[in-house]
Amino acid sequence: MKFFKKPKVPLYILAAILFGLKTYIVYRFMFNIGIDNSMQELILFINPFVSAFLIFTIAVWFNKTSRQMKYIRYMALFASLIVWANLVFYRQFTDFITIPQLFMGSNMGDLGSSILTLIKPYDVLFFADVIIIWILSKKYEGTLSVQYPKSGKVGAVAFSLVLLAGNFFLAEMERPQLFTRAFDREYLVKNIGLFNYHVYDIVVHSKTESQRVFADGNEIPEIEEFIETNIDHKRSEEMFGIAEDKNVIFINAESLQEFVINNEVNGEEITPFLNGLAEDEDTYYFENFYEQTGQGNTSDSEFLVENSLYPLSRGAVFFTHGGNEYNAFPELIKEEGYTSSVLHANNKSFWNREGMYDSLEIDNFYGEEAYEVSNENSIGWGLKDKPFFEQSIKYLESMEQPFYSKFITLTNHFPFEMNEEDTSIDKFDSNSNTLNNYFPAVRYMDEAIEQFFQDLKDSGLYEDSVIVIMGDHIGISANHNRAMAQYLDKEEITPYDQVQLQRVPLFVHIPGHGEGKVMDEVTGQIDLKPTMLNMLGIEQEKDISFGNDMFSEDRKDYIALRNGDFVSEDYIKTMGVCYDRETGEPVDDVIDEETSSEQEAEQQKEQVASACDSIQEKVDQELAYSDSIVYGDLFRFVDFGKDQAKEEE
Ligand code: GP9
Ligand code: MN
Repeated sequence: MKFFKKPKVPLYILAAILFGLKTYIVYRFMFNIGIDNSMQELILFINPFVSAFLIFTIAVWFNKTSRQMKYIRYMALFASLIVWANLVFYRQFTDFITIPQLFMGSNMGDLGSSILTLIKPYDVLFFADVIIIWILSKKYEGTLSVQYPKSGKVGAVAFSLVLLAGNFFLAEMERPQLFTRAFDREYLVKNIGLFNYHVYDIVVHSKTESQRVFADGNEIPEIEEFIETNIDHKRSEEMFGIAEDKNVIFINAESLQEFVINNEVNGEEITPFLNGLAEDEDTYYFENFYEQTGQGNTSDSEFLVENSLYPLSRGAVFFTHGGNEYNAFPELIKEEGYTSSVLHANNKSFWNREGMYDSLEIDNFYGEEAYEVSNENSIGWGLKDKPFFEQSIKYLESMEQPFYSKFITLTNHFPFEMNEEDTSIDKFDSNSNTLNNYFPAVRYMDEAIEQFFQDLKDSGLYEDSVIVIMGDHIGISANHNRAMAQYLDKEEITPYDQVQLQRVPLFVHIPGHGEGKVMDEVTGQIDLKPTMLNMLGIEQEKDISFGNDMFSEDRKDYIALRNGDFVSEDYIKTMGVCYDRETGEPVDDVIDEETSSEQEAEQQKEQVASACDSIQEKVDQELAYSDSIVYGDLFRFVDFGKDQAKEEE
């Protein structure tokens, strides 16, 4: 093979250069990493090479030629696999893998058809350098290895460590407190590279694990005080007990985002039933309701709803802390005579539901085996929503009342596959198949929910129930922004728009109520537990949670997103910028336009900055407290008065 000439540099250096270059190309063109200035550009360029040298320089410590070559070969393969795995993961989640997520391996397997659509044929090219290194290392085994004296070995490694220190120094300059805050994985990867990010992640993971072991509940009073001062738990008296003793039917609408409500595609309504429901006199429809999930998707939304605590910034809390002590909604209503269940035609182990549902004291889980599933009535992730609801009615009818039942739909899940016969509206036409497919899939779910309402009426359950419908999280990630901008008829999706796209629909439907309306208050998934408890007329002596009754006038004035961004009545803060919530303009720009004197403008900017900072401080604190409750399993140390209640029974 003439093509593979003997290179002039030692193989470890060649491997490092090739691998560094490849990683840089991936960063720059495959991950959607925002670059704001030339310093960031420089750091992004340097860091792949720094990591690559660190990895491959270790080869010089192998004295035996064949071992040295073997190390380089396998390292090239292993390191490439790590980058590639992140790439595939990124295509779905616009995020990087975390260690807890690796332990969710069973879930990754279940992703099945989704994973296949994420792997592209041209990914083969990604391993080109591995092949080159592999061939060279075999062909020129003797001459491409290096034998340095001890001082040379130490020198080579020391050199790569100096490079690393330089990289960290630049990163810290560019983004102070990078390592301590670390809310955002993209910053980390951008500044220190994927490999160092993974090492960092391992360290953080071990640290949080030890948090549980050493926790003793000392933090509780401080957390309670924070909640008392910052989160008003005043309830809406009007809504108190409005659904007393009624069944609660909760529909977790997979990947349903707010932007489809009252909207059209190709001139057709996307969600005719839900649009009508939003206007219905028995419905409160919350149009500024935000999803607050992290990496745990549906399971994170469930966690928020049941506990009014935040999921974690890394991994899925259902997995990592499924055995904790909680003070969850199902458990609290059990004391009032409710039974609770979840119906979801997927296997029990997904998201470790089985484990977490025990901790949340959910009585019954109707999983895949409770349904008749065949090739004909399945698509994508499993049983289609229409047969799912149809087959669920018999279970509902057999339940002891009052009950709390949560239905988790499945059909409207990425990649939004649909059969011809279930498709009522045309796809969108853009460069994103994901977005194109989304609309017919959403319509299918709309029809499924409509049919379910009819079945509830036919079974006589409707009148005695309240029905809550909630979108669990976004379905269309930032990877599809170009298509999304086209659909929304915008030039581009700004960071502000990105936050607004985190709105999901929330319907509270109370048959016979007659006073429903569209609510424009800023609310979120964290609020559902207190809201539902209040509607059921359940008072609590004591709770530790971070939400408010959504119907109450006295609420905290912000909603924290899991990445530390927030939405308040006035502002949206994301990527370090404060935007006007109504107009979407950066607040500083608005001030520049509206004020005549520069001095006045400066003054106003300072005021806004301090208002935004003060909310940000609370948001950071709130997320940190919630995390410490989960990491430390702190509810082990709290007496919520439940044991006493049980004794009295
Ligand atoms: C799977 C369902 C959907 O059981 O929760 O998965 P997700 O939306 O979390 O990827
Ligand atoms: Mn979901």
